[in-house]
Amino acid sequence: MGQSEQEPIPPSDPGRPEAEAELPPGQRVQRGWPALHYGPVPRFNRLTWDLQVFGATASAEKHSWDFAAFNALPRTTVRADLHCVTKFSVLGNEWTGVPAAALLDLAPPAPGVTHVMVWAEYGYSANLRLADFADERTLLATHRNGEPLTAEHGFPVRLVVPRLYAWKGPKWVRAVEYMRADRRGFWEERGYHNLADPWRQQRYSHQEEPGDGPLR
Ligand SMILES: Nc1nc2c(c(=O)[nH]1)N[C@H]1C(S)=C(S)[C@@H](COP(=O)(O)O)O[C@H]1N2
Ligand SMILES: [Mo]
Repeated sequence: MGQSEQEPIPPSDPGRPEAEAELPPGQRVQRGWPALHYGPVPRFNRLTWDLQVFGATASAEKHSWDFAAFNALPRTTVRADLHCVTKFSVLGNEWTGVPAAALLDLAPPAPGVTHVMVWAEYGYSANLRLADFADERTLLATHRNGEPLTAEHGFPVRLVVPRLYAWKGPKWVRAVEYMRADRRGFWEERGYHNLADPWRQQRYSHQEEPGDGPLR
């Protein structure tokens, strides 16, 4: 848990701190860890569960890992705050899981891939720029603070994208789609900002500037 056990923190872009010493504008600290999602909590079945990478892969083939294979992938731990667009932030989480960058190594995208869609159970989805997915702190998290995720928090795996609002991190992830063009995910189609940078308060799609997203 101690900062002393962490890797040295690399220099940050201005306005996008790596170590979130302060809250993004408009956020307040939330104690505990509320669960928030649209729809029901899916039931996990280890016999049928898999994680797929499909779309514009370099091999043009779909990749998939069953539960045992997924659990054998390389793992890391990242400390990151969770910022919900409804303005609460859960600070200081230690997420453990498979770096998204490791998935990109194992299932390389074809040339020309610019975005990914991360798909969860029941069709929830979030679109990300490839660079945000490939960020060294983006994680397919299976644990928080050393404990496996509970069902309501995304067991067996959720995406954590430390730099973005939490809706960009689907719980109950089942697939990653490589895309050669941007396309809106679940909340991005329902009035939320395509890019979702909390440090810029990119909350709603009406704030988007030309080039921030695909045409609606
Ligand atoms: N599958 C799925 N993932 C989701 C959501 C959802 O509705 N469905 N909501 C998102 C939102 S808006 C937030 S704030 C976080 C909440 O995560 P938590 O319930 O673990 O606090 O999950 C994100 N991931
Ligand atoms: Mo949220």
